[in-house]
Amino acid sequence: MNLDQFAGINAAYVLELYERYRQDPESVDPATRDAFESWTPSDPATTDRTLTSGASLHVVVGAANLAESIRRYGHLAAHLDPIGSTPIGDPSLSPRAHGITDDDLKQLPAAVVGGLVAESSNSAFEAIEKLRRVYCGTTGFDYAHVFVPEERDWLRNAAESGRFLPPMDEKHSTALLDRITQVEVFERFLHRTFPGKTRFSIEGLDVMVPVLDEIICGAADSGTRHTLIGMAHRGRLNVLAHILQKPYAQILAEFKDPVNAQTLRLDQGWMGDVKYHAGARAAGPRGQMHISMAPNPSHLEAVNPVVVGMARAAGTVASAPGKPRFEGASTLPILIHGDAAFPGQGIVAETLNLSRLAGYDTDGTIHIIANNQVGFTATPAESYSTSYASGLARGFKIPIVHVNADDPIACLEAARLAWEYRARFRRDFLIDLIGYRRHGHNEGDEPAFTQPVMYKKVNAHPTVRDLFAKTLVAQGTITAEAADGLVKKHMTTLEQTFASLKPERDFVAPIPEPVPAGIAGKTQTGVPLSRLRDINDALNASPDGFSFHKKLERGRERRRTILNAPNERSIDWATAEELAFATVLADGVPIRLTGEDVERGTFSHRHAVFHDANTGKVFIPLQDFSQAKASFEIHNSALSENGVIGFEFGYNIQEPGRLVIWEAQYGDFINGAQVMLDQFVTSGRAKWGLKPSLVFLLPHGYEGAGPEHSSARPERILQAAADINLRLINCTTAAQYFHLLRRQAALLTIDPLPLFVLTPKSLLRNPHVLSSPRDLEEGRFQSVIEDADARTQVKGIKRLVLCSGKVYVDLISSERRATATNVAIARVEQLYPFPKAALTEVIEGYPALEDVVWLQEEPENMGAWEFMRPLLEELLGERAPLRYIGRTRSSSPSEGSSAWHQLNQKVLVEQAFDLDSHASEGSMVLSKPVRRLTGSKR
Ligand SMILES: Cc1ncc(C[n+]2csc(CCOP(=O)(O)OP(=O)(O)O)c2C)c(N)n1
Repeated sequence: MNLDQFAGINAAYVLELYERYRQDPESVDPATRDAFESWTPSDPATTDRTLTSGASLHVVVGAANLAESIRRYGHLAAHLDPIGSTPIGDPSLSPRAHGITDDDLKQLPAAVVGGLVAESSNSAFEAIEKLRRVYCGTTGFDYAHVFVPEERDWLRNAAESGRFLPPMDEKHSTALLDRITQVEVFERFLHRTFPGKTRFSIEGLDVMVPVLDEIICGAADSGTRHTLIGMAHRGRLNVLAHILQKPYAQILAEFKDPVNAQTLRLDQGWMGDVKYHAGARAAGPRGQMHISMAPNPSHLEAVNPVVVGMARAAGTVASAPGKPRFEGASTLPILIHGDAAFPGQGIVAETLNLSRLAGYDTDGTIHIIANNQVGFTATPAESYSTSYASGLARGFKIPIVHVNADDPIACLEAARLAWEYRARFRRDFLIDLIGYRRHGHNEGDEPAFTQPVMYKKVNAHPTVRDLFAKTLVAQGTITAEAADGLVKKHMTTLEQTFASLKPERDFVAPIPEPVPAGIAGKTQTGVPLSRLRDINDALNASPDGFSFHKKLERGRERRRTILNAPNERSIDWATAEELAFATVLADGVPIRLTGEDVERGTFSHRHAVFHDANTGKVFIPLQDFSQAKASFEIHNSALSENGVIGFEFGYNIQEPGRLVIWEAQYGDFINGAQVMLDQFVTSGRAKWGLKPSLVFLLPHGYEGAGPEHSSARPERILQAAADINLRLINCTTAAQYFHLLRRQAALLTIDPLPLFVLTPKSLLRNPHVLSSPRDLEEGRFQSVIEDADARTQVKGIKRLVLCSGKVYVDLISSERRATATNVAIARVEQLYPFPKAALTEVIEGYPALEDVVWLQEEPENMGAWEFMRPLLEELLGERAPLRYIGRTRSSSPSEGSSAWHQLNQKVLVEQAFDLDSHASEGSMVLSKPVRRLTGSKR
C-alpha cells in the first residue's frame, strides 16, 4: 500500500495512526503494522508535505484533533455554574496544544473540522469558533462515552445543528417567562406566608419545571399514556403544584396542617406523611396522558426502582396468555436526583443496571440531576469521586448534558434533546441541571455557617426570572411593566386562594379504605380434580422436536401421572406451585415471577423454563398451555435485592390486579432490601394509602448451612407487622402452599396485603410435605394445623408444642414422637395476622394441659418468639403456663458449624418431648418456663 497517497484528513489520520504505532506497535492492527514497517513518513516540520489545500499535514492533524478535543472535552470549559465558578477547562481545547495557531486555522478549509458546523463556515477557524459556542457555552455535551456509533453521530449532529433549540418568538418567550415567574412566585409566597416552614424550595433550579413541561409535552405528542415521576424533597411542592396540578388550596391547607384532620387520620390507623413526600396523579397535556408522582420516603433515591417498576407495569400488556407484551412508547419514567445523592446512594447504580435487562427495560428513563452544588452542608469534593455528580451514568453509556440552570433556552434544548433521544433510541438520558440552592438545606437552615463564600455569591445573584425578564426586555420582546405584571398575576392568585382557604375542607388525605374483615379466611381456593388433570396434561405435553435434558424428562414423565390417585400423597412443593400458577392463569390473573435464578430455582426444583438440550431453545410451559387466560412472565433478576424489590413493588402498585412474586436466593438476603421493606412495603399503606400485594418467597430454615443461609429474619417482618399490613406465612405442606398462592391471587383486588412466605429448602424433597390431589381439590389454606394424631387421646395430652415451619418436620421425624403420647404438636402456619381464633380452638381442645411450648429453631431474640410471647400469654391466661424452647439469645442467627447445628437441633427436639428435664448440657438450646410479662397486652 502506498501510504503517501493519502491527503487531507485521511493523511492526518494515517499520521496519527503512525504515531500510535511508533509508540506501541501492538496498538494497531496487523495489516497496518505491516504497512508501517516498510514506511518512513516525511517529517512535516522540514519537508512541508502539502495537502490538496496547500496546508501542511501537521496543521491538518492539529486542526482535526482540536475539533475532536472540543467535541470530547469542550464541556470542561463550558460555563455551567450560574454563580460563576471558573470552568476547569482542558489544555487540549487550545490550538497551541495541537501545535497550531488561529492563523493556521484561518488558512484551512472548514471541511477539516467536519460535521454540520463545517458546512456553514468559510474556514476551519470559523468552524472551530462555532464548535466552541456549541460545546463551551452554557451547555456541556458529554457523550463521547456512548459506544454505539449511530447514537454518537446522532448526538453530535443534534448538538451541532442546534435543531432542538426551542422557538423563541414573542409568544414562546413570554410563555416561558410566565412559567418561570409562576414557579418563583409560588416559592416567594410560601416563604412570606409560612416563614421558617420547611418546603425544600426549588429556587436556584426554577427551570426544572419548564424542563419537565418540555419533556412531558414531547411525550404527549408522541402518544405516551403514562408519565411517572420520582423525585426527592427538592422542588417537590413546586412540581406537584405546577406539573401534577395539585391545587394550591390543598398544598396551603397542608401547610396549615389542621388538627382535626390529623385526629381523623389517627382514628383510622392512618398516619399520613409529611407534605413533601406525598405523590399525586393528574391528566397530562393533550388529555390522553396520566402523570403520576410516586410517593417516596426520606431515604434519598430509594424511589428510583419503584418508579421504573411502575413504568414497566404501565407499559406491559398482560391480558393475553403467553409472554406479556411491553409497549415502551406508552410509558415514560422521569427520575429527578440530588447531586449528592445520585453518586452516593447505591440504589442509583442498581436501578441504572436494570435499564437494559429483559423484563426490566422501560425503553429509557429520563434522569435529571437537580444539581444545586451542595448536599445539605457537604461540598461536591466531599460527595463524589467522579468529575461530575453524573459520573456514574457514563459507565452505563448514558448520554449526559450538563446545563446552566440560568439559561432557560439551553435548558429547554437539553429537555427536547433528551426526549427525542429517548424516543429514537429507547434508552436512558441524563440532564445534569446545574444551579444553586437559594436558601439553606431547608428554609430554617443557615447556609453561611458552612458555605460562607458560596452564599455571598448566591445572595447577590439575581433569580433566573429576573435575568430572563431583563434579557427579553433588552431584546424588546416584552416590556418591563408586562414582566412585572406576570409577577402580580401569580401573586394575586395565591393570595386569593389563601384568603378563601378552609384548611379542614381543603386538606385532602388519601385515607385508605378499611381492611375487610375475615375475607381471607373464607376464600375458596380448591380446584376440581378434573380441571387440575386437564391443566396438568397441557403443562406436560411436549412441543414437537424439543429435546429435554434426560433427568428433566424423567421428572416430566412422573408429572404426567401425578394426579392419578386422588388420595395418594404424590404432590410435592414444586408441583403444587406450578399447578397453583397454572390455575391462577386459567382464572385470568397474570403472573410475574422474578428473583435470582428463579427460572430453574435456587434448589433446582422449579424448572419453569426448559432449555432444549441440543439447541438451547427455550420452552416455558406456563406460557404455552391452552387453559391460560393471562400472561406469565419469569425472569432471572440481576444480582440485587434492594433495587429489584423496589422495582417489583412499583410494578405491583401500578398494576395491582397481577400476581407479582419475588423470590430470594436465600431468605437471609432480603435484608439487603431493608429500606424497601421498611419504607415502602410495610408502611406504604399507613403513610400513603397504598395497597401493595407483592409476594416474597424467602427460603428459610435451620439446616446447618451457616449464619447467612438459615434465616429470612422473620423477626424483622413481625416487628413491622401492625394494623393488618401484611401476611407472614411459614407453611409445611405442598397443599398449603397451593392454597396460599391461589388465595393471594383471589385477594388481589378485594383484600390485598403483601405476603411473606418462609419457603422450604430441604423440605422441597421431603416426603412429609407431600399432599394428595384431594388436598388441592377440597382444602383451603389453614392458619393453624392441629395435631391429627393427638386428637384421639386429647385427655392425655399434657404438653402442646406450638411451632412453625420446617422444625415441625424435625419434631415428627424424631423417634421420641411415637413414645411421647402426652405431647401434641400444632403448626402455626400463619404468623401474622396472629391466628387467634384458630389457636384458641386448638388450645381448648386439650383439657389437661400442663404447659404450652413455643418452640423455634431461631435464637430467642430472633424468629417469631418475641412477637408471639405476649399474644400467647394473653390467649392462655391462667389456662396453662407458657414455656420457651429454642436457641439462647445470640448475635448471629445460627451456628457456623454443621456438627454443632446438629447437636443443638437434636437437643431442641428432645426438649420438646421431655416434660421433666430442662438441662441441655453443651448446647445452646434453652427450655425455660416463661415468667409473665406484666401489662403486655397488644
Ligand atoms: C439515604 C439518606 N441518607 C441521608 C439523608 C439525609 N439527607 C437529607 S437531604 C440530604 C442532602 C441531599 O443532598 P442532594 O442529594 O444534593 O440534594 P439537595 O437536598 O441538595 O437537593 C441528606 C444527607 C436522607 N434523606 N436519605
